[in-house]
Amino acid sequence: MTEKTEGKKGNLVLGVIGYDAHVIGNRILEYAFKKEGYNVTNLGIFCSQNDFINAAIETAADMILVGSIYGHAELDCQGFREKCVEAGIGDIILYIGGNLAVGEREWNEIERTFLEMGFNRVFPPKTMPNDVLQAIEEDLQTLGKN
Ligand code: B12
Repeated sequence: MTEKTEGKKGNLVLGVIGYDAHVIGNRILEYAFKKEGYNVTNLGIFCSQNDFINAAIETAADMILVGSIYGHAELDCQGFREKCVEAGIGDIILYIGGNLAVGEREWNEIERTFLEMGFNRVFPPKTMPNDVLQAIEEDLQTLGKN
């Protein structure tokens, strides 16, 4: 297992889940997180749940950030938290963001769905990198990791 890099604010694993090819938001977030001093393992697009979990274990990550833009997040993320538990990282912070649903669903309903699936925070479309950074900082502080 990789130790936390000295002087860095925290270890983040970032990627886009499933067969989703949208990479622009992912690259923007990577840039913003690195600029702010985080150690980022960016898996890019076409990630499976196991890709995220294996990278999190390997890098002793504080947090996994799952991106999904193409509308199939609910399907792609089924059982994600349970898999983390099985892999021994059940308490890892899980974020999800992007365009999480197709069609006219209410945001509150979408958010509730992903919170019930075990995500700690669910970000709506058009979330700006600074909003994500603020949440990361708050959550790492709350958990005493910073
Ligand atoms: C460019 C684009 C494409 C390009 C992607 C090129 C590439 N290599 O990235 C191409 C042409 C390949 C494409 C294909 C498709 N696309 Co497209 N695409 C877009 C488009 C126009 C822009 C997406 C983008 O880059 N936005 C800019 C970035 C910066 O924004 P973002 O991704 O939303 O990310 C920001 C936030 O959401 C947030 N965020 C993103 N990820 C994460 C992760 C976390 C953890 C957090 C916290 C936050 C976060 O932070 C980012 C920075 O602010 C959008 C429409 C739009 N205007 O948004 C449609 C759109 C995303 N596409 C769509 C669709 C349907 C498709 C296709 C299925 C179309 C088709 N039938 O083939 C395919 C899917 C192919 C695949 N396998 O994924 C839909 C998705 C519908 C939905 N989710 O409800 C959209 C919304 C268009 C629409 N209105 O219908 N697409």
